[in-house]
Amino acid sequence: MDKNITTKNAFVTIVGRANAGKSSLLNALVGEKIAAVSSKPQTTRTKITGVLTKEATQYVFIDTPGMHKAVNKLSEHMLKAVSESVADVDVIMLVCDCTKKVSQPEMNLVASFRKNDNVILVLNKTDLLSDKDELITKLAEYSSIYDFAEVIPVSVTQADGLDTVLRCIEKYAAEGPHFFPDDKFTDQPERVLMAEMIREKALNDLNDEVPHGIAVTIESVSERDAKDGSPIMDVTATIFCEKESHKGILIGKGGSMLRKIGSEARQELEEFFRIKVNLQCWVKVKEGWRNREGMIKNFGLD
Ligand SMILES: Nc1nc2c(ncn2[C@@H]2O[C@H](COP(=O)(O)OP(=O)(O)OP(=O)(O)O)[C@@H](O)[C@H]2O)c(=O)[nH]1
Ligand SMILES: [Mg+2]
Repeated sequence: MDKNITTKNAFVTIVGRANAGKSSLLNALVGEKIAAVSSKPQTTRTKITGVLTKEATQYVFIDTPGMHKAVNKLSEHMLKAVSESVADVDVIMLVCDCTKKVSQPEMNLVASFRKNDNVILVLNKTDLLSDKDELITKLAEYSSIYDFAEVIPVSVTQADGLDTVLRCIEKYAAEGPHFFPDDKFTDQPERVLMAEMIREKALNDLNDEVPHGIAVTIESVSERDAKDGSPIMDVTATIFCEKESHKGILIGKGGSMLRKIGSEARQELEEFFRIKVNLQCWVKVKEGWRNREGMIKNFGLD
């Protein structure tokens, strides 16, 4: 970066109800797959920082867990992460699913905002609307619960409207140094990224109540040369679940489910880290860990 150019930064928090597409938006804006995405609500469990540096401006996005009704200690931690994230940022982006009605968690959320000159409403999933007039109805519904500074319709999966989002945030950027190196796109440690890739595959492959009780830890990571001299990364992971019966579902018939999750995760690890990967996954039971502070802390979710 030319020393004579004034640098700017914008801190943006991404909030909204569960499953609205917040993490998808983060990944799309940053241009890297940092946050796990799934069709199941409550995919994101902690704050995740994504960084985009475009010329003089550095955007720092904070993805947060979706708003929902707290059902256990883990939920309480997740909701606390959201309320902390809206303090002291330049922009709050409220991401909504424009096919859904305004919900109570969203109303609680907007009621917690302290000022209203920096809250942008992002109406996501416009690709699902058959009649674009529905957008106007949605806009009216949301405008009645809050005085948004801007409203931007987008479709993250169609990459539609993302430039408008960035242009809009740019207006809120303040002069100041870049807080991250210009080539860095997240503050997530590599092991956390790895664990999240595995958890995402499990979320997508499993049904019912099993996925939400899953946590993944990375036990070891090491690099060596394969027989042909090419580098290979050995990764050992443990997938925790809450019940013995869940363990059976996770492993699947003759190990089929665990193999599927492992093979999908390995492919993503290889693409992301651009190295051949040998992934070993183990399954363990930790009864009711989502209500145990010690375990929540252990998994880095406090
Ligand atoms: N059709 C459509 N689906 C989308 C769009 N954006 C996201 N999705 C889907 O919506 C689902 C939820 O996406 P996420 O990004 O995980 O949502 P989230 O808001 O981070 O969810 P939580 O972390 O659970 O709060 C996934 O299946 C996405 O593929 C969109 O623009 N159009
Ligand atoms: Mg998410």
